[in-house]
Order: sequence, then C-alpha cells, then structure tokens
Amino acid sequence: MKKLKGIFTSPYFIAVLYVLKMTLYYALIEVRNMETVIIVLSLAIWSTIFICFGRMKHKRKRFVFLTVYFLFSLLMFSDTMYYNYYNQTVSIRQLWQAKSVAAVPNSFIATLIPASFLLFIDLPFAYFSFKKYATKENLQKWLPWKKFKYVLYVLTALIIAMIANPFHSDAFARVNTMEFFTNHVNDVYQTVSESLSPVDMDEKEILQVLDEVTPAPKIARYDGVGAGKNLIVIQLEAFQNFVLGASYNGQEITPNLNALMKKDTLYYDHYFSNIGKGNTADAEFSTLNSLYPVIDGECYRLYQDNTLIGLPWLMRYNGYYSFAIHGYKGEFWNREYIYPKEGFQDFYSMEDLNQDDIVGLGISDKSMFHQLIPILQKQKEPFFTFAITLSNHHPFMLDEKYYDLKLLEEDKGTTFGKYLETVHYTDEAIGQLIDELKSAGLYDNTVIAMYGDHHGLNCGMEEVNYRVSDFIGRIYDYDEMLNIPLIIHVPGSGVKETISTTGGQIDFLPTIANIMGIKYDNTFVMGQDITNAKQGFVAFTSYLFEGSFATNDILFQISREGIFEGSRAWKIGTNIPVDASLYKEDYEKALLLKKTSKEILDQNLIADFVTH
Ligand code: GP9
Ligand code: MN
Repeated sequence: MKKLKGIFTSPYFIAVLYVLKMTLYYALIEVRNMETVIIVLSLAIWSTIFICFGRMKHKRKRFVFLTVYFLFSLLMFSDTMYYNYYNQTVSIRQLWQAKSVAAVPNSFIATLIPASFLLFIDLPFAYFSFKKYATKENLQKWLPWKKFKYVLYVLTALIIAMIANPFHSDAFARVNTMEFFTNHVNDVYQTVSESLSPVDMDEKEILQVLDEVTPAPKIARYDGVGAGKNLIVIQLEAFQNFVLGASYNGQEITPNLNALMKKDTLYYDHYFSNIGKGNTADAEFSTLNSLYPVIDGECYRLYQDNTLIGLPWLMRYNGYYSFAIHGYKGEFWNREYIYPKEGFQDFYSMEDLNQDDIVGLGISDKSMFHQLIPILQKQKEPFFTFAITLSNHHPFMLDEKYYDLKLLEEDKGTTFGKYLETVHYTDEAIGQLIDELKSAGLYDNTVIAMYGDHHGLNCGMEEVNYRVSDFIGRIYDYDEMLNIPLIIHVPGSGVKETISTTGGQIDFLPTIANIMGIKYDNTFVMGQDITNAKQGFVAFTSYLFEGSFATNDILFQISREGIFEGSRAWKIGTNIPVDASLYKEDYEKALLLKKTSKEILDQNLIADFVTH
C-alpha cells in the first residue's frame, strides 16, 4: 500500500500524468503542428505555476493551488467541448454564452465528449504531490530563488514575445493560437486592447470599402416579379441543401418542397450559412440586415442597442405590416428586445401562442404555421411575416409516432436517421402551410422565401461524417455542411430557374428587395443581389474562421492557426483540392469585409446615417 502511494505521488508519475493530460488536450483540439514544442512549453508553464504556489507563504496555499488547478482543467475541458462543436477554443467574450447553451440542454449534452472528462483525473495526484513536494524547504533546496528567478524571467519574456509577436513570425503565431496558456492570455490581451481602442477604420474608409466591394448590379432580372404581394420569409431550422430532391430508401425526404419548386420558383443552390457565434440569431441578423456577424458573441446581444434599417423596417416603410413568429421563448436570443428595434411591429413567441403541440424545444412547426393563418387573416395586406421553424433542432427529438420516413435499420436511433425524420416533418409542415394559405385565399398573393439557418449535421463528428459521406457519395466537407438552400417562390410569376452564383445570408436583403421591387439605400448593405450578380462571394465567421470564404468555384478554409500559410481550398461540390496559395487577394477581401462590417456595428454608423 505504502509502495503504491509512493508511486502515485512520485514526481515521475505526476510528470507522466501531465504529459498525458496535455497530449489528450491537444489531440482533442486538433493541434497537429509543432505538438512537441507546444507540450514542452505547456509543461514548463504548469511547472512554474506549481513552483510559484509552492513558494507562496500563504497558509491555505494548497487549497488555492487546487482551486487554480481545477479551474485550469475546467477551462481545458470547456475548450475541448467547444472545439468539438465550433472548431475553436473558448474565448472570454464567449463565456457568457454558457447561458444560451444551458437553455438548450439536450443539444449541450449531445455535444459532450467522454474523453474530455479524463482531463480531471490527475487532480488528486497533483494535489498530493503538491502537498508532498512543493514545500518551501524542498524548493529552496532544489531550485533556490537565485536560479529559479531566471527561469521565471525567461519564461515570462518568452510568453510576452509570443503574444506580441513583433516580427510576425509564423512559428510564434502558431504556438500562440494553440498552446493552452498563450492562447488564453492572448485572448484576454486582444479583448482588453480592443475595448481600449475600438475604432480601427474611419467612416470615409468604410464607405470606400462598401463602394468598391458591393457595386450595384446593372441588369436587374426578375426585378419586381413579386411586387405588391405579401412576403413570408421562413427561416428553416438546421435545414441543409443536400436533402432537397434527394431520395432516401426509395422515398423523397422533402416531397412538399420538391413539388413547390417545380414551378414559379427561383432556387439558389450555392447559398451558404455565414453565421457567427450566435447561430440561429446570427442567421436572422445577417439575413435581415445584410451585415456580417462577429465571432465574439451573438449580434442580437452585442449590438442590441444599435440602430438598424434592415428588411423589417424597409417593408414597413413600404406599407407592409412587419411581424415575426416563432415557437420558442420570446426572450431567447434576445429576440423580444431586438425585434422592435429591427422594425418588427409584433412578435408572436411561444408565450403568445397555443402550446398544444410540442416537438423538442417548443411549439411544433405544424402548430406554429397553423396558428399563423388566423393572424394573417386578421391583418390588412400587404404583410411581411418572418417565421422561424424549430422542430428540426438538434438533437432532433421528434416523437417516433410522427416518423413518416421508413428508415434503414442502420439509421434507426442515429443522428443522421433522426435528422432525416425531423427534416421530413418540417417539410410536411411547409406542405400544410401552403394548403392552408390556399384555403385562406392568401397563397396567390404571397411570395414565400425559405432558407436554412445553419447545418444540422456537423461534418466534424466522425459518425455523422461517415454516414453523410456515404449518402451523398463523396467526403462530407464544409462546402456541403454550410450549404443551405434558398428558395423564392412567387406564385403565378412563371419564373423557374436554378441560380448557382455563390451567395449567403448576407445577400438575402438585396436579393429579396429586387424580387419585391423594393428600392433601398445600399450604403450599409454588405451583400449583393445574387439573382443578378455574376461573381458571388461569402466570408465566413464560425466553423470556418475569419479569412475563410467561398467564391463561385472554390471554398477556402483558413489554417487551424488562423494564418494564410497552410490554409486549404477545394472546388465546391467536389473534394478536389486546389492550390490555396493562389487566393491571397480573396483572403484579404474576406478579412476586409468582416472588418468593415464589424466597424459599422461597433461604431453604430447606421444611427448617424439615419439622423442625417
Ligand atoms: C431557439 C432556436 C434555436 O429559439 O432559434 O437556436 P439555435 O440553438 O439553433 O441557435
Ligand atoms: Mn438554429
């Protein structure tokens, strides 16, 4: 027993545990470059912390050490979980998001990785070895302050140099974004320096960028094809493009949408989700306001007091009654607060609706659409409705009694199988909505635009990737994961075209304004009308990080370390790699667009514009 205790508290055992812990951590956050250097640096920092605490005079230093050690381990744990879902480690600006995550507990639990829990098992051993070895006498004997202080100085200087990176060294930049301590210290440093000097571009520069990158299109095809009609915009929860028209086990996954798209429809098949950290809320924000989201948190909260002049206001100015409807809590994603500011005159949330049929988080799509009809009938036309579906929310919790697709044995109970069932359910709800609009006599006079908010199936999850790859017949990559459909259905118009110019939620406002024949001032509009534009361009924010973008042909994914070198690119719709180093100019454009959009929001420029 004594011998065993001796082994467990021996410095060698602890050192091995440290190495294993860091190796596991870096494997989970996919550090595949310079791992040895990074692990050695982490160990040096951990040891220094250990020694510093050991030298402390404080009576309760053991307890303080244990608390700090636990908190660091917790941060590592959060990093791995966050990375598993978002391909990114946690930043302090995102910590508040824990609140939104906690509001969707099933999704949160479904993203847990069991291996992450191993990051805590060294805690008791670390504590006992600290108790045994980190005594002042020991440390003074082995590492007298005279020697130790130099180690401390060198290490501190190295960390400062790494974070400041004055010579823009790629190696330093890499270590900086990947090593546990430097990454988080750098994050704090960036946050503080940004809040101290928030303005980077002046208004003149911003306007110049907007002028250059978003020129107004000359030929306006389908201009005003939906003019005077009502407009229903439906944001479809987690709706990806690959399900449209696809056949699964001899059945159509989306028979109602497929039928609808046969006539009077413009279908944009190269449309991408360009959300930031606010998922659904960012999809809405970008769609309604034609501005890019940010990585620091949801725009619906960060910019909740900004002046906005997006689609709801625009429709309102044009005589429409603008309102939103959604089957979940009104306060979620700060909708209740920001919708009036965005220009919505009313918002029907879960609390205002009949909660007669619950699927997953809230009111089922079928019930929500059914309750929409009397609201529309009550209103004076024209109306602009923004409806957000919910039933297809991760982890796709539809009661099996509603399952309508016949699943293959291998897909029963899997994420993929459940996803197909809930997508199919939302499609049925859309079919039901169309029928009810027809019965209410509203269909002929209403344009219906639909698009997905973001993916439902994360290509970074091994099991999902394997199954979707098999289904689509090629490796399931980000070009497919971020590809959401945009469908604009204009009853009686005779339009029918598949438009393959690349676009994203950022382009929705100018695109729909063209269809509805609505003129707007495009000063602070970052997207373009993709019905008429020839060259599409979308910059990404999360999942594919800042610097990543899609053009008509390729998708460019910034390197794991966030630098141009080492990035990858491939042809959209294929797995064919292309030489990423040829796309420096587009990469810079992506950064500039993102920066310009953020400056518009940070400086609340639309407010000045409206006042003047
Ligand atoms: C909740 C819904 C979900 O109201 O919009 O948001 P998500 O979790 O998909 O971002
Ligand atoms: Mn969503």
